[in-house]
Amino acid sequence: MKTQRRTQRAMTLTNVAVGVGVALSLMGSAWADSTPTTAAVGGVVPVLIAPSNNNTHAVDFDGTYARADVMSTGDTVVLTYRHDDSDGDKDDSLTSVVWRYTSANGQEETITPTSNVPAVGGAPGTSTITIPSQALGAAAIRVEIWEQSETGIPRRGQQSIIVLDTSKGTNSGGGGGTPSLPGPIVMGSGAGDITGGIYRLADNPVAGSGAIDYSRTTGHQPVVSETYLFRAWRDTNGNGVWDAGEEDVTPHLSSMSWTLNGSNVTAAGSGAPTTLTNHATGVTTDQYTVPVNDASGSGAVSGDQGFGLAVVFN
Ligand SMILES: [Ca+2]
Ligand SMILES: [Ca+2]
Repeated sequence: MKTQRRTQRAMTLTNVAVGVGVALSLMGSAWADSTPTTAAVGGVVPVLIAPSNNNTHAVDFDGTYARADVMSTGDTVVLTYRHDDSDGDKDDSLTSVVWRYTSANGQEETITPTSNVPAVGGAPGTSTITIPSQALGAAAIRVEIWEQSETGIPRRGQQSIIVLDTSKGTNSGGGGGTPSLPGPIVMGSGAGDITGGIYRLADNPVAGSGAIDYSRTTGHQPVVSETYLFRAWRDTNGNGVWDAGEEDVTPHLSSMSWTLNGSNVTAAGSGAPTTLTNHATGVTTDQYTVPVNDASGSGAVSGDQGFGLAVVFN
């Protein structure tokens, strides 16, 4: 400031046209004088850091998982980071966070977080999602977040952090040091919109075909030596019927098991009837050919006859 004031005064004194009164006036105001205004004061750019390994421009993942090997519908996935902005600007990164996945049938979908908690000081920020039923079969969960503060110059980092697969860890397209479990996402909780039915293979059941669902119709019984087909679909309208346009999710199931149920009293003849509950036939594919008595795993003399068929799936 002193240097600038002297410079101004020197310039003033070299101007012979300037009157004494003006010069006195300048000298009288010298101590209230100011420099020209600088450009706006800037700060440091906010940076997000993965707490697990202190990598910058990175975030960690954690979650609550139904299984130990893959993500399931109903699991939670949590993005965690520290917000580093030494100016004191507060974390605003979560206003930018977007979670996405590509559904099994190729649709781009977003997941709205169930909670977003900004970072405060050294305490990490988190964004939490619950994997929806619609993500069944999706290969990966993606997320994008900007390094952003509520205030300051600049408020944002130059580019967003894009995680293409939350399970990749420090590998390309991943996050920080702690990844989520991998996909493809299997069926867990929160999948009440998915239902299953049993059809005769020869009926060629598809969505909207109107083929008899043996698990829901009375008066139609499966018969020995006939082959039946299990199908699971997203029952969008909740009516228990595989209607046109309702997605076949059978390929995305992680398990299915044909079982025998109920009492075979109607088939047991003069022998003692047997009652079975979810008795596994050992068949775990989507087709079941009802065996003749000798090949049945029911343990009853009359084989599968008299029992009801059901498929337990997940
Ligand atoms: Ca800042
Ligand atoms: Ca339906």
